[in-house]
Amino acid sequence: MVSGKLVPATPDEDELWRLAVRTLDGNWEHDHTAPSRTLYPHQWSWDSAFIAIGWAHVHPDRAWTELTSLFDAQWRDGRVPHIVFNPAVPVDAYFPGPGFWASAAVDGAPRVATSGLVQPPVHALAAWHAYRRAPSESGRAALGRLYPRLVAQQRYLATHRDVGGAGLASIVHPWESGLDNSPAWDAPLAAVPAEVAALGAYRRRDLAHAAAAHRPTDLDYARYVAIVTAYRTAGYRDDGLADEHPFLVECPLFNAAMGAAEHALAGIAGEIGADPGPHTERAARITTALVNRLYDPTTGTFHPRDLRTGRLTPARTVLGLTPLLLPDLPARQVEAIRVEAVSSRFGLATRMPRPLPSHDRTAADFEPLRYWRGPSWMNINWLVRHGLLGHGHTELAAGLRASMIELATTAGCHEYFHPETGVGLGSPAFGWTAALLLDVLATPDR
Ligand code: 2M8
Repeated sequence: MVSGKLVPATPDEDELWRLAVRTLDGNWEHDHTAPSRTLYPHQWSWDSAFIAIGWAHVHPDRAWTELTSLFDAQWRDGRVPHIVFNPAVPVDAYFPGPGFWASAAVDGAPRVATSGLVQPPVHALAAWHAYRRAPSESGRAALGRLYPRLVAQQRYLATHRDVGGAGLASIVHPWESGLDNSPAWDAPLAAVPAEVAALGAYRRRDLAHAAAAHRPTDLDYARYVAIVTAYRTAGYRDDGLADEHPFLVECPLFNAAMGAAEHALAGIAGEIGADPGPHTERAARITTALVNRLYDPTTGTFHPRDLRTGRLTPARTVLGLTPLLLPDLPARQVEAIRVEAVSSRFGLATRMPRPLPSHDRTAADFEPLRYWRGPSWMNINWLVRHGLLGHGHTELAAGLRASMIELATTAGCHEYFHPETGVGLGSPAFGWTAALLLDVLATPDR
């Protein structure tokens, strides 16, 4: 199954490669890959995108099946749900399960049960990467079928979700950021009335598989539930968001992904005989809006903007580095991100002991064990590496790559990692860690 030309060179890397393939194989579920058999037994949106990039190296047909099954669950309005529930998995295996979301009651939702939220739109980027890793006639045909769905996903975000009216998409829940428990959300989340009384009304399933000290608190969960309840009560409609919704934020990563998606769509359009022009124009508008709205010249980094207060949120998290994904980011911001990344907050270097943490190492609320509040994650490091390569910072990208490989060599394919000791945390056999490891192993430094 393993494709010959991309098998890595050294015995250690060869072993790592085989571990990653075994991990993906173990989580493969007929038309998608579960992020984790224990913690996350269904299909997750941005996980599938990252996972498709890994499959492209060893089993390209699975890359296309993965993305296609996800987009088969796209809603009529264009949103791609953040969870697609596997009907074969018991309904109480994950909270909040299909009954909580109640998507079946919504006009325009697919037949399969899904959540009503979205996640960062990294799918066009993933599809374009997957295709270029393994170009083929069948891959081009799959790209051609995905293209209108990817365009509809972008249209949904650029219209329904441009609540601020400035050309950026808003997220309506921390879960939409993908960095669910990041300190970036502390300020906007604190303003959400927590339904503490509702705490006893549901049972968290995550604590059956992970230590409580590594996961969000019960109070965070009460607020997560309260925000979903508000959105669900509104029928997951976006027209009332500005007036009533309790959490409304413009996130740098989410919008950088949306801009990078337009660049990827321009590439895809060129490949399948469509017009790349509109995508390049939209990409330029997103980059300008991102710089105008989310870059803070005082801190020299990007921050989320809370639309409820109109203010940038203060935490300096790894989200601030992710606009590097945009090939047309102006030189001033590229340099500011480089400075932020090489500072002691994040420790990027040509030789670095560990990959980037998810939060500023020097911050008082840095928590090396709690998810998204300090630990290192393979997907974020992959995105930043991609950005560094795109902006010609090849030596820093090489340092990052080496640290990612070393981490997995020691700790395997965990969900996340202690940012100082490198110990594996969360789920031990995690999909995107395995997939992106394959991609990093297969793409040596240039
Ligand atoms: C985590 O999020 C889910 C909710 O969507 C959870 O905590 O239950 C996040 O790390 C998210 O980014 C990821 O997509 C998901 C599945 O891996 O897990």
